[in-house]
Amino acid sequence: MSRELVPVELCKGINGLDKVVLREVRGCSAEVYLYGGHVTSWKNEHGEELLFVSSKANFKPPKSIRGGIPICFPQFSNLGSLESHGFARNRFWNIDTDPPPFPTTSSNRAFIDLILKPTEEDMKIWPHSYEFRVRVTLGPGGDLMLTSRIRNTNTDGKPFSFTFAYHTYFSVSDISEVRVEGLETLDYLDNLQNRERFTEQGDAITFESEVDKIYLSTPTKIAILDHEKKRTFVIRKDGLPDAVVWNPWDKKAKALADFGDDEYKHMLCVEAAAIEKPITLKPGEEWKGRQELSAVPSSYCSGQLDPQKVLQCS
Ligand code: TA6
Repeated sequence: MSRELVPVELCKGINGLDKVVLREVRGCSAEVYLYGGHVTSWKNEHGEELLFVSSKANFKPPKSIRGGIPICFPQFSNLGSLESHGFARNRFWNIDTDPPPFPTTSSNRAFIDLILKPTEEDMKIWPHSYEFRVRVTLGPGGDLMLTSRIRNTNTDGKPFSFTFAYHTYFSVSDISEVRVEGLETLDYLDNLQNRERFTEQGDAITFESEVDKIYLSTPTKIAILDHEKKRTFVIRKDGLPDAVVWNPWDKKAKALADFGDDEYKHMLCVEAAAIEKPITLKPGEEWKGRQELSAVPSSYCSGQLDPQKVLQCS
């Protein structure tokens, strides 16, 4: 079988870090680093990269990788005493060779199961026992699915609570030409104003300055319309009621060491998340959080860039 068609391949990536490459017959692909359980690439059948990774990204532990899909767990941002966005994104995950049955019957072969369990060091900063499994699947149509299952395995009877996000960095042609649909009229917490609560205006969200907002109780489907590329990203999410929208713009971009000064023009984070109401699990209980990403030619919805058609599409 030629390498191009090997659906799952474990190999070495940047700085010799282990990564898994997923491939599907039409030529779509994805890459996942065991460091952070971190998706760093998602390409369509034309080989076009759909995720943003900074040219200054560190692939050196303990720093997290700037771009792709970092997983924020057990804490989103600075909502707690742990480091920003928790520690899952800068831990080494393992390949899960014996995952519990997965509630799907698809004959899809391009997927990998990863698992993270706490080390003794972790237990000192977050004294809880858990099993965090994530399945990364590249669908036959090139869609990218991430399904997380987190189980409380404490033996001391203690529950634990956490917040969570798939901190997805989408690659866009020009941020000033991008619109986000599906978050209109929702309440959000503005991270640039002490997380004060506001209500979003009625129209699509467009970008002309730094934005850092946590939208609350959003629809399960959100669309990012990239006019220039005539491309629409559709995010479908399950078990993740909130969504974060982030672009650092020019000043913050300059302040980030692992981010290029002008790179803010070509990325947008739209993050499926559980933040407002932390997830609480008793021992033995398991939570599931899933996001499915699709990249469709905007004309796909035969309404060109008519957002409502995009959100109503299949
Ligand atoms: O998700 C948005 C956010 O929380 C912003 O406030 C910004 O800090 C961004 O994440 C990046 O965080 P990081 O810790 O990766 O630098």
